[in-house]
Amino acid sequence: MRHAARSMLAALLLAPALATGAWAGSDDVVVENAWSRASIGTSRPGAAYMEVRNAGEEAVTLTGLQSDLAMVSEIHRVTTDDRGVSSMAPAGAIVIAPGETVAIAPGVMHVMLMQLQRPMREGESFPLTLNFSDGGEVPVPVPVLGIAARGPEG
Ligand SMILES: [Cu+2]
Repeated sequence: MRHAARSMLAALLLAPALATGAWAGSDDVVVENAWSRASIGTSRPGAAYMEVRNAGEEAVTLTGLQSDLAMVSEIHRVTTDDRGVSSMAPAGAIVIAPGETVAIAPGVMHVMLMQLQRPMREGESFPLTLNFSDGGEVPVPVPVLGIAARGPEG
């Protein structure tokens, strides 16, 4: 698996890709359209979204993530029952097949940022690191959009 060793280097080399909304953290895993919403203070958890694409030829397993913005960061899956009541639970390990994209998108999944260490302010961005089962780490800068944003275009 090539992405572990090269992820930090790729992150540095590809920093200008931020402007286009694309972020290639490694040869194998590409994170695109990362975004989050501004928070009201730090008393409630924040949420972030992104698309994680496996551009490699072997399956990869996303096992978790972390950020210095939050004490605990988890990927949650959202389910809606027969009565239209939605609830969320940790998504667990997510296997991404070669060529497949996992959308961490509103109504489906979110990155839940619990115990925020500082407010999420519109116009700023914060670093998030995705962890994979082979030990690889993919750093992702996440832009903070407005408090009512619904997607990466705002
Ligand atoms: Cu959640």
